Amino acid sequence: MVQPFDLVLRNARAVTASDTFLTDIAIQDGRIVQLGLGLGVARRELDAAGRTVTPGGVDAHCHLDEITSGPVRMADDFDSGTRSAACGGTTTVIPFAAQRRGHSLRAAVEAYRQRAEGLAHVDYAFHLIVTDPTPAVLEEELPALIAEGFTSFKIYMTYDDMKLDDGQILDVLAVARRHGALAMLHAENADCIQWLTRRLLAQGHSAPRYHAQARPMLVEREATHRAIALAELVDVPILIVHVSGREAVEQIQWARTQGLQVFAETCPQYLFLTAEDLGIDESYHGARCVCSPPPRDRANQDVIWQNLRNGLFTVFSSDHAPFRFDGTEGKQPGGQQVSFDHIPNGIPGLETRLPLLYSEGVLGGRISANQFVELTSTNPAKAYGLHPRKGSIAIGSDADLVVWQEGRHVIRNQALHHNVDYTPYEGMELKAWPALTLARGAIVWDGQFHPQRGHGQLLRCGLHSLLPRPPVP
Ligand code: DUC
Ligand code: ZN
Ligand code: ZN
Repeated sequence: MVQPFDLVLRNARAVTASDTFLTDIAIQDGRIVQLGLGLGVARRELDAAGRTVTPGGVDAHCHLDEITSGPVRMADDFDSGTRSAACGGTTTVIPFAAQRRGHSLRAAVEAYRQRAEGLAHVDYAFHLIVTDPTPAVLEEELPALIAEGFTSFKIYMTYDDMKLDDGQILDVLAVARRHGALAMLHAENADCIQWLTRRLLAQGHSAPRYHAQARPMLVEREATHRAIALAELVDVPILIVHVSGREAVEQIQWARTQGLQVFAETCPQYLFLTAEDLGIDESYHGARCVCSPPPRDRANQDVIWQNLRNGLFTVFSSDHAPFRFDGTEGKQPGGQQVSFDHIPNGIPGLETRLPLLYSEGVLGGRISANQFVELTSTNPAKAYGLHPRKGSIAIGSDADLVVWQEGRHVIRNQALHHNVDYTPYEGMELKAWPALTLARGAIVWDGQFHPQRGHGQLLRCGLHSLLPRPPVP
C-alpha cells in the first residue's frame, strides 16, 4: 500500500528565484519529496489554490541575544526572535557569535550555541564577529571553525570595542581567501564619526536626530571604498552589509566594473525610513529609529529600490537589532535619555522584512516575485553555504515555505511577536502578509503562532556558492 505523505500543499503558485509554476508540494519528514499536480494523498492536506507560495525567508543578518555592556540588553533571545521570524515567513536566521576582545572566538561560539540551545522555533546558523584577530585566532581558531561550519564573519570598521584597523582587516581577509569563507563588512569610518560626534556634542547637539549628522553618507562611502580596496589587495570576495544609499552604491558599482567580487546587502530601513524618523526636533522619540548606518532620504531610498531591481544587491536582510524603547535596558539605558552617541544602535525587523518587500516591492510593481525570492531566500542561502537545503522549492530541500495572503494588512506592534515594545513601521498599510509558514514541514504560523521551541536546529554552513568554482583538475 502507498504510504501517505505527511503533508501536501495543493495547487500552489510556487515561486523560486528562477521559475513560477503551478504545483502540489508533497512533504515527508520535513523535506520536499515530490512536486507536480495530482500528487498522492497525505495525512494532512492544505489548499493553496490561487495563492503564491515562496521558499521560507533566510534572514542572513539579525542580532539575537548578543552580549552587550552596562544596563543594555537585547530584547529578543532565540525564543522570541525566531518566533517573530516564523510569524513573518522567515524560516532560517543567521545571527552572530561575537568575539569579545581578550577572549577566544571558540569561546564565543560555545557561548552563543548555549544561548540558542533548545529555544529556536526555526533553524539557525551563526556568523562570527572577529574583534580580536590574534595569531591564535587567525592561524588556528578561524580555520577550525570554518571547517566546522561557521563560514562567514563580520568585520566592523567602526565602534571602539569592535573595530579592526586596516592591517587587521587584511589579516582576516587573507584567512577568508585561504579557506573560502565570506567576510561581511560594516563600512563606516570610525575616526570621522568620532570627530563629528565630538563637535556636535560640544555644540550642545545631543538629541537622537544628530546620530544621522554624525554618520553622513561620506563616512560610509569612504569606508566602503576602503573595504573594496582591501579586498582587492587580498583578492577575495566580500559582502558589504547594510548599504544605505547612493554614495556607497556607487562604490560597489565601480568595484563591479573593475571585475571585483563585491557583494552587497541592504535592509528595509533604507527603503522605508528616512533621517526624519530620528526626529525633526530635540525630542527623544526618534531614538526608536537609531541604527547604523542611519536611514537617509527619499532620493537615497529610490537608489536602493533601483539597485534591488537591477541586481546590484545580492541580499536583503532585516539587521534586526532589538532594543525596547521603555524601561532601563534598551533605548533609555538605566532609564536615562542619553546623548545620541550612547543610544543602543538598532531597530527590530525580523517579522516585517518579508511582508514589507513583498508588498511594496512585488505587489508595488518594483521587483518581480522571482527577484523577491532571490533576495530574501535563495541568495542568502547561497552566500552562506545553505543552498540548496535552504532557499528553494525543490525536491530534497527543506520544507520551509510561505503561503501569501494578499489583501490589506496594517502593521501594529501589538500583533507582532518580537519582544520589542515598538515597530518603526507602526500603522503602515501593506498589501499582503504570510497566511502560513512551514518550518521543515511544521506549521509555525497560520494566523496564529504554533510554538515549536527546540525544533529549530543549528545549521553548519558550507562555503558560499555565489561564484562559480574552478573545475577540479
Ligand atoms: N550594525 C549592525 O549591523 N547592526 C546593528 C547596529 C550596527 O551598527
Ligand atoms: Zn553593522
Ligand atoms: Zn547588524
